[in-house]
Amino acid sequence: MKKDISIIGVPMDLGQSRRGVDMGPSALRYAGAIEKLEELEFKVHDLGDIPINRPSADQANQSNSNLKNLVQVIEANEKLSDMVDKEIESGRFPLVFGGDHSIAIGTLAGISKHYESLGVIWYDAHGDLNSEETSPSGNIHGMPLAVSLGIGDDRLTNISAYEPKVKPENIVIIGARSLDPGEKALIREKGIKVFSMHEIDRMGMPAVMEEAIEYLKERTDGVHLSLDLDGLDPSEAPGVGTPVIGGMSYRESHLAMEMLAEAECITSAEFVEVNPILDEKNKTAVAAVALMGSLFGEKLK
Ligand code: Z70
Ligand code: MN
Ligand code: MN
Ligand code: MN
Repeated sequence: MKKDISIIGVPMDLGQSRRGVDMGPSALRYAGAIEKLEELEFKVHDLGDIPINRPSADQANQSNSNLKNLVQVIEANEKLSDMVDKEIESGRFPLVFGGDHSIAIGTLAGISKHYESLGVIWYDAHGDLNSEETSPSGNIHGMPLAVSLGIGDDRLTNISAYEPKVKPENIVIIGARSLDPGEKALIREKGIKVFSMHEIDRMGMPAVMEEAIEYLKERTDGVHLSLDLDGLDPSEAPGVGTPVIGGMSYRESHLAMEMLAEAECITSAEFVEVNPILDEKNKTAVAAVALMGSLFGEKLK
């Protein structure tokens, strides 16, 4: 993984209902993301932040849909998809800073056209496999993985004018511990591979990662890492909108990133859901940057 890295910030908070996650890209830069990657001898191109249009007061009050802020979420994801697409075209590694997890729709839309059989690691307390029918909240950040499978409103699934972006058998979810009934049903129906906290506790993180890497290496020609900071335990990553107790430790997460670095399988990545307003002294962004260091091979140096 010695490509140049392109950082794309997406100050998106419209995919969920707590303000502050729009400051995630700033928090990650402030925590030293670029310096860390440069230390590891990468050439880093910081492309800045994608502008996010906020809904007017009128639009925001129209809550008759179970897809909140749909128009703005689509707009931002189309832009993100185009940018990610161009960076891959230019031979760079796209590294996306969220923003809430709804931005994975655009990241995957831009990436997946470059692969025959893209793999995805979804590191998250949640499955993000809801649709407008199954969502308990109407928050689009609970839907991006379903959307990428081609499930959900066509205006979301057809971003970048094609669908689906990923095959269910190419997905590995790691760290799940808060799945809604509709998400569990979809996981069963599609046979999606999930290492929930139960498997992580029983097998240990080393065995989980070995199995996940082997599984993806057999069937994919590139792997996107979508890392939601709420996958970590809230004691170590408190700055997230939807903390769920009983998560992966800082140490387990480092090991996971180090094993991905050793396997040299990750071809794009995003770090999402950092909310500095809810954080303790930027602890969550600092943890995210440390994990980036491991993902980009700090231990191998
Ligand atoms: C719930 C929903 C979610 C992230 C929370 C929560 C989804 N399943 N995703 N935080 N990143 O509303 O769909
Ligand atoms: Mn998520
Ligand atoms: Mn989550
Ligand atoms: Mn469709």
